[in-house]
Amino acid sequence: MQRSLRCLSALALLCGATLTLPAHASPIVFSGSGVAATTQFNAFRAAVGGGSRIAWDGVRLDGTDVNPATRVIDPGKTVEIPVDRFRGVGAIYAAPYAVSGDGFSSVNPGSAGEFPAFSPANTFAMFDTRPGQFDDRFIGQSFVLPGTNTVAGTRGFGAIFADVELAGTSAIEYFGQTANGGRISLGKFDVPIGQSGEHQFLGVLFDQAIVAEVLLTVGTHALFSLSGNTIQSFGAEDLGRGIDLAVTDDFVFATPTALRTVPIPSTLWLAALPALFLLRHARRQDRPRGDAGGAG
Ligand SMILES: [Ca+2]
Ligand SMILES: [Ca+2]
Repeated sequence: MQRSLRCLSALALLCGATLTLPAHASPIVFSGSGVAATTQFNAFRAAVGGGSRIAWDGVRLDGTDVNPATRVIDPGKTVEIPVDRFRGVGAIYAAPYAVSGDGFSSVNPGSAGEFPAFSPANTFAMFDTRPGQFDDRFIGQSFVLPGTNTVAGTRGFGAIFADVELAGTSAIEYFGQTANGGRISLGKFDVPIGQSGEHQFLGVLFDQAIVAEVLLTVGTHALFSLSGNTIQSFGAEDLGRGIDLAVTDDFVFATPTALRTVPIPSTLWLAALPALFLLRHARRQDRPRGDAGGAG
């Protein structure tokens, strides 16, 4: 009996925990293409109190960048920045990515003129490090307290994209951290589509600084591969065959602060309940008959 009571107590505690998990308000999505990209970008910036903005335009393309680890890919046109190039505003990248002043036309002539800068003249994109491969279309960014190595969180992050034309090809996924250090998705949001050459904006604002990391999916392919010093170009996009190339420009995010952890979703607890009931039932079946009404 005592064991059964302990089981019931544990379940009651679990149910109690489920009911008392703090509820997070639904995130607010800012999204638009063309003229609406600008209005939504401005509205998001206002919502995060200005926050941090990375426009890429201060990155020098001629080998004189403020960060000596910035590597020239094509002199005066495209460079590779190190992951900590923007540590000063609290951004750390998952890998070195590329900043271009010519819309990436010198590294991928097939898309020349397709990616106008939102803020002149530099734009930002990933590349594949395997020669002749173009599958890496992801940009990861995590957050630190500005200018430090201390892990931090942001309340909201948004980015300008250029030339997203096919639905479902570009997105931003937001990740938080549970109390035990686990990574947990806070939702994946599609970038809106627009006409050729238009800009898009997608930003998502949460009620607390729970975003530890964002993962941007930018188009269907990388624009180029860079292995050692060898550049290979992807070529032109082909919307009819589902190939949509895109780049990014301004990133904007609430100034990173202490990271707030995310509770394990109540749905996970509820999903675990049937298993716990079965476990309790199995224990009762295992127990000798004479024990059923005894003192334990
Ligand atoms: Ca720019
Ligand atoms: Ca495109």
